[in-house]
Amino acid sequence: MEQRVVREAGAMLAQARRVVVFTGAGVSAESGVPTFRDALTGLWRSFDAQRLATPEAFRDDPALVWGWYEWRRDTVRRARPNPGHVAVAAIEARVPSGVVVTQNVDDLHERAGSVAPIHLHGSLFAPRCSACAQPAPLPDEAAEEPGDGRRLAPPRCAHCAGLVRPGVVWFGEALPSAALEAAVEAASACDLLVTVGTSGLVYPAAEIPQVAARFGATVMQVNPQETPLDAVADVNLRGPAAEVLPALVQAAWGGADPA
Ligand code: BJW
Ligand code: ZN
Repeated sequence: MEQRVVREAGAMLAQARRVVVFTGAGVSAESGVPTFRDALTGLWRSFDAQRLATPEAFRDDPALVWGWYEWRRDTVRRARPNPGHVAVAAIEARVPSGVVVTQNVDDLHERAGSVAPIHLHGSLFAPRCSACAQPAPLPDEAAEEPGDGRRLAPPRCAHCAGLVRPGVVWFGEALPSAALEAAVEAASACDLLVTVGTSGLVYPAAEIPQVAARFGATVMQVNPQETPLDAVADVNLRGPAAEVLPALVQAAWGGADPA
């Protein structure tokens, strides 16, 4: 990555008043959380994430899907925020108005210090009943490692005995309307949107950078790969988030602590 490009991007960031940071799985990759479209690891490699993240998969084999999510929750619990998450929180703290919108179901932005990031696709830490939608308690620390493609029967709801499901948004399900509305509002009012580590393939989330562009904001993209969002990005910073974002923060504000 050229130093000049980072310097110019840093200057844009330092001048922006309203900033949205829009993140996807790539921001957590360097924390050891596999991206959604990476091959699954271990015995899970024979499963297809796009198929498991559906209401049909849960209906057909709830223990398979619940076991997969328990494994992922365990992976996230062991992971730590990386310098990319920390830089996102620093941007939020430095700019006059900063909003983090994430597609991720992990809690690494919160643990890095971001205040109330908007979760478009729910959370691994908010299970609910699949029948009556009541929130359900998180199961105790996994007594047994749920990796290796192991089935694990989901708990039953305390109110109606329905099956507890992960509090995430599966394909074909509506996004939480308050989160989506807040994200669209922030994107339409910002002057800079930084999109980080997302393939830009999954809708309606992928519209968020497009909304910002349509309303006249500058769009900056951080991703080692090309994506469909290249089409709306004014600036492309090609590289891993844990390297590029700290360099961007440094270029914008130097090493100083937020006032
Ligand atoms: C790095 C890096 C590093 C690597 N640093 N970067 C319009 C057109 C076509 C289809 C549709 C459409 N509108 C809706 C649809 C259907 C569907 C959809 O989008 N399908 C497409 C796949 C074609 N959308 C839906 O079904 C949505 N619902 C819906 O539309 O409902 C309609 C409705 C309305 C009213 C009533 C009822 C229904 C729901 C979508 C839900 C998505 N859910 C998931 C799973 C969440 C739970 C879980 O995690 O298990 O969300 S799918 C998955 O994809 C997950 C992610 O949040 C999401 C986005 O993925 P992301 O974050 O971009 O990750 P990757 O892996 O794709 O990319 C990683 C990127 O990081 C890559 O670019 C790497 O290069 C990069 N990277 N290392 C920086 N170190
Ligand atoms: Zn219930």
